[in-house]
Amino acid sequence: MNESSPYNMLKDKIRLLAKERDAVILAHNYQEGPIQEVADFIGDSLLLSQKAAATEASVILFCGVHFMAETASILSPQKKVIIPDLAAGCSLADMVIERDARQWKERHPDGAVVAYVNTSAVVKAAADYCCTSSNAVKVVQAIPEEKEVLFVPDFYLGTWVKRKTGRRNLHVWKGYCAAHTAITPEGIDRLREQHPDAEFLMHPECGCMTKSMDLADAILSTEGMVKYAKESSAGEFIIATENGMLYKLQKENPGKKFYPASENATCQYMQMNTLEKAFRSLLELKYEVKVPPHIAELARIPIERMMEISANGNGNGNGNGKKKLHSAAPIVYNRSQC
Ligand code: CIZ
Repeated sequence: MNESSPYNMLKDKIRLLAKERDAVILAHNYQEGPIQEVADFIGDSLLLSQKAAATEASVILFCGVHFMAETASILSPQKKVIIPDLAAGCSLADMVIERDARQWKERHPDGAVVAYVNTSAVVKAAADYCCTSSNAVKVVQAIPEEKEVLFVPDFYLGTWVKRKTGRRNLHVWKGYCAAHTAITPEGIDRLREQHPDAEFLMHPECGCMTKSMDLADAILSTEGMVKYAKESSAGEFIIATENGMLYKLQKENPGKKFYPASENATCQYMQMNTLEKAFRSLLELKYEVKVPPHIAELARIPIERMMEISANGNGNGNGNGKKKLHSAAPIVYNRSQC
C-alpha cells in the first residue's frame, strides 16, 4: 500500500485525532485488519477490559460490539466510552435477558449465575460471576463445589466448561453465537483431509463443538489461539472461530498458514465497524455507551470477581460477601438509554 494512499492517510488522521481527543483505541481480535492497525491495544474481552480499567486516557474508542463497550464503561465510569456503530450488538448476548437470569435463579435459589462476557450490563448485574472463554473453567472451579452453577448464555461454551470441570450440577442456557454455528463437522472433516498436517484449533463457542471436540488439537479462546499458534512447531492451522481472527494470527506468524474452518463464520456486528466510522466516532465523540450507575455498581462485582480469579485469586476478596446474589426488583434499563 502506497504511503500516501487515502487509506493510509485515513489511518494517520485517526491516530492524530486520537491524540487530540486524549483517546485510547481498543480493538477486539475479531475486528477487521485496518481497525487493528490503528488500535493501541488488540485483544479479547478480558485483555481489553484490563486495558479499559487501567487507561489514563479520557476517551475510550471501543472497536468491538456493544457489550464490550458496556464492560469498559462499567470498569471506567469516569471515562467517555464511544463505539463506531451503535447497531453493533451481539445475537448471543441478546439470547438471555435480565428477567431470564433472575427467574432461573429463583428456581435454583442456591445456584450461582455465571454470565459469559457476551451479555448485557443488566444481565451481568443479575449475575454472581462473569467469565470469558479464556477463564470460564477457572471461574467455575473457583465456585464452591456444593453450589449449583447456572451458566448463561452460550450452550456450547457451558457444555465444554461442564466437561472440563466435571461438574454435574452445572446447568447451561441454550444460547448460541450465529457466526460460530456456521462451522460444521462436515466442513472440518473436508479441511482436515485437504490439510492433513494442519493443527485444528477450535473456539468453545463453536456450534459443532459437542460433536467435534475430540477432534480438536486444542480448544481455546482467541488469545489462547494467538499464544498456541506462536508456540506450536506446526506450520499450518485450521481455525474454528470468527474469521476476523485470521488477520491477527497471520500478522503475528507470517511464515505459517491459517485456514478458516468456514468462510461463513463471520459476525455481521463486528463487521459493522469500519475505519471511516472509527474516524467519525472520534471526530464527533459518538456513539457514547454509558451504563447507568445503579446498574454499573452491581455489574462491576461479577466482572471484578472474574478479574481477581483470572489473576489467580479465588474471587472472594473483593466484596463477594456484599453482593446480594439476587435483588428481588428487576433493573430497568435498555440499550436505547445509552
Ligand atoms: O472473550 C472474548 O473476547 C470473546 C468474545 C471471545 C474470545 O475467545 O476472545
